[in-house]
Amino acid sequence: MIKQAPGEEPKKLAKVLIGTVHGDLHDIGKNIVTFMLDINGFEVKDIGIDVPVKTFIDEISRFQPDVVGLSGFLTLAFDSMKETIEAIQDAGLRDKLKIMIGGGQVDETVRNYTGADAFGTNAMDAVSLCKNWMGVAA
Ligand code: B12
Repeated sequence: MIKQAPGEEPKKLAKVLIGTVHGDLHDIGKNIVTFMLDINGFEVKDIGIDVPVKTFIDEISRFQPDVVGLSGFLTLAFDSMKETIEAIQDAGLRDKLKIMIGGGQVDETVRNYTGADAFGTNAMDAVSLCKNWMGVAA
């Protein structure tokens, strides 16, 4: 139970950066994930759709998230996810955060291909993953 003084903002569980990877404009699922994380106590920064790899790297460096969420509904988004995760690794940021992917037809094969830590098929999966990683009871 998080203790909170009257009038004080509740303490956030962790920071999550989320965006739809480059080449993909779908954002309805991502927006639901963002909303569900927000109302479950996470500080979420949504960086939008068709997000270039470099923007993810710049935003991670600035925002210092505990978790990065990559969304994408097109099959070609799998390559963008892989490229984004490789760039996070090359920038030396990979060990500092967890990466989850979701949207469309993601499964364990896609998770393995992209190098993400986990995948989720709905917004509550995203919340459960983040809570587990932060050691918070789901
Ligand atoms: C709505 C829609 C659109 C809208 C998008 C509007 C918007 N603002 O997002 C519009 C009309 C713009 C569109 C465009 C296109 N679309 Co479209 N679209 C869809 C559609 C009908 C629904 C997708 C959706 O939003 N569902 C609603 C959400 C709520 O569903 P959901 O999956 O349950 O969401 C959950 C999970 O995905 C998960 N999740 C999502 N993100 C994340 C992230 C993380 C980290 C986690 C853990 C979980 C998670 O949580 C969500 C909430 O519970 C699908 C078909 C379908 N039935 O899925 C096609 C579909 C995705 N589109 C498709 C295509 C081909 C296109 C276009 C290329 C069409 C065209 N020729 O122009 C363009 C793509 C443009 C681009 N570059 O992105 C194909 C993709 C095929 C493929 N395998 O690549 C699909 C599958 C349709 C089809 N059967 O052909 N599309």
